[in-house]
Amino acid sequence: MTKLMGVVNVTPDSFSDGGLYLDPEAAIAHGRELAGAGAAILDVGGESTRPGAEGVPAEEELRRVVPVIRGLRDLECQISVDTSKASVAEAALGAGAEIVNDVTALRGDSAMAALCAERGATVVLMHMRGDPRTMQDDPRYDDVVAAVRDFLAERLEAAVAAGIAAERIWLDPGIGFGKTAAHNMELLRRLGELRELGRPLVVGTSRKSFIGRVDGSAAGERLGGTIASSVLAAAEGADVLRVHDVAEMRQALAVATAILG
Ligand code: HH2
Repeated sequence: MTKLMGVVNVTPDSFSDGGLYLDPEAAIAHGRELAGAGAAILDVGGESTRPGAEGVPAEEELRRVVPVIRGLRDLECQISVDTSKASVAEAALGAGAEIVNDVTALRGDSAMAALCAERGATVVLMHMRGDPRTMQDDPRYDDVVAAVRDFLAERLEAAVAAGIAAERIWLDPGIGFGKTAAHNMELLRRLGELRELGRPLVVGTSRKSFIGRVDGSAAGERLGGTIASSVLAAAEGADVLRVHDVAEMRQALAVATAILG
């Protein structure tokens, strides 16, 4: 059964919902709404990774995410923290998070792997070419699926070598991170090839710009494209779909599952 990971962005500048939930009470209320709508996981983030984004100091990121995680910890959902900083992950795990969603796949902070190993956290390792400041500068691949598969295999091996149990590792092709619209669509079409890695796959297409490249829609108008791409990803074997619109996505998945059996 495909799980939904609801996005809780506690940021002023996320590409589709920046500033809406910067106040902790608003973020907690939003997280509770997503849980009620069927999210199995809530992904709480305090730093935007949109193309061109500058980093946020650890103290500010901590100040944003920790109160929100505390305010959601009584829910049935698992909580993940979307961070690449070990100090933020440590505080988040202390506040009730169980999953570290690191878009740098443990390359951003040398203390991250040991922390996740010691704390027994589940870890999401995502593919990204370059970093958010530069990743969309003319990305090129011979074969994007092979490049992503090889990268994820290497990061999986590095994480296991650092002491993180393989059963606690999830993998993500990083839709939109250092890829053209054509690369993103090829990854989604051939997602099944990443199943060879033997770990659960997380896929995040929600409101991303490749959808706008298809029909010219703005970030707030991409629900249909989010649903189409996420349902196809689930049919290709995605285990976790990271989405902003949980209620609509849950209905789409339920109908797709009822039809396909
Ligand atoms: N996408 C975003 C952020 N974190 N994590 C994983 N594992 N996979 C993704 O595809 C992914 C992610 C970008 O989306 P969003 O959080 O809405 O925007 P921003 O980074 O601007 O806050």
